[in-house]
Amino acid sequence: MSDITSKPRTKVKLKTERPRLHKVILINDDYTPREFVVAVLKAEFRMNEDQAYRVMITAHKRGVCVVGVFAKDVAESKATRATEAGRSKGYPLLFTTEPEE
Ligand code: TYC
Repeated sequence: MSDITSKPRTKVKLKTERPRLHKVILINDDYTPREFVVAVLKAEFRMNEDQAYRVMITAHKRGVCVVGVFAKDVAESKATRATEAGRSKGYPLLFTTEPEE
């Protein structure tokens, strides 16, 4: 059955799913100064002092903290820029991303 009368084998996708959102996660380390982490959170994630301090101290105590949830490309560019800000000062500050369930 490979003549032109055979049915097309391509399935039509009926539903359009929303693109999954991605979390930006702050990882604790022993070297980056607390104030620097707060400054990066304020600059890159538009947080105020209070919000930034809470996220920093949560990562400091628990090892990680979710900073925010964004479209994939936005999450990745924010994580990269924030990680770069630390690297430019010689700090091991790290932001990662992962898809939301
Ligand atoms: N643990 C760092 C310190 O004691 C501060 C810090 C907090 C670093 C959160 C990274 O994601 C971080 N100086």
